[in-house]
Amino acid sequence: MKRIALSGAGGQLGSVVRAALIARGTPLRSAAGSKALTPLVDGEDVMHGDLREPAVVDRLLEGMDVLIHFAGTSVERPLPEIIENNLRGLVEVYEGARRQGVKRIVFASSNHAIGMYPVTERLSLDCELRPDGFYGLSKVWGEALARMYWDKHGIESVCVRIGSCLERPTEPRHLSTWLGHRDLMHFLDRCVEAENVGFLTIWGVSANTRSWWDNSGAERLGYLPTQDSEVYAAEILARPNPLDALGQRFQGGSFVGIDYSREDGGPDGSAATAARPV
Ligand code: 15L
Repeated sequence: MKRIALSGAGGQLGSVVRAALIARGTPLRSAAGSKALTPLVDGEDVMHGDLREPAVVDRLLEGMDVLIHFAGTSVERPLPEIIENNLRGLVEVYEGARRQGVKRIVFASSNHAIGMYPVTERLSLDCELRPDGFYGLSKVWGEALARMYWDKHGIESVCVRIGSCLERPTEPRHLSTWLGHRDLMHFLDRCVEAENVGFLTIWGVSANTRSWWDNSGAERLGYLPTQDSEVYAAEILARPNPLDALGQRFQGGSFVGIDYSREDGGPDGSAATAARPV
């Protein structure tokens, strides 16, 4: 059985994954940031620390086969925080993988790397990246960094542009972006088990009828999602949409309106719908 390291284990996604892997008896070492994790079972391999410190990264990766890297800032934040956690921290993690001989990393990229596309567009995996803020920009950088470590050092990466990973979708945007927890776990199983992944980018999304994203080209991972947000559509669409006009126009949803200053109709030129509600 492959030995898995999980960073960001105290976070929203990390805690779901940690509990599921522990319940199955997967050999797992889980790391949180500043706050210690309470073991879920006797003798659970847990640790915490700052991943910008090489010694902490070494402790996490020693003897491991695969790293699921969920640590880092996961929302839009001021640039200095993003740089420390998502740029510097990521370099330390990949350098640690080199030192410790970890051959594969699952990098949690995000749909916010492409958040400035209008919701009317359907995207393939090789689409131009259009980040919707500094957080999305850090994911663009992370994907490129992962590529470099494959090309120069042979460390495999699966960069997963995660949509909205939730137990169930709760708003209209999620009908396109939802990644269900069952599909998340299946996806991670494939990331651990698939042979010869090399460098791969993939949309982290369920089999949603209204998906914006096409995973053609990533077949070698063997990810076959089975959850579809459509079963929640009637219930969700009967409620008001929580997003403002701008958030409803772009794939990045609410992140798009953070520090947005265009008055001219926006990058897709649809002036008529550009105005933000006041
Ligand atoms: C993300 O990248 C965030 O980490 C998460 O909090 C959600 O906002 C998600 O994207 C989303 O777009 O729904």
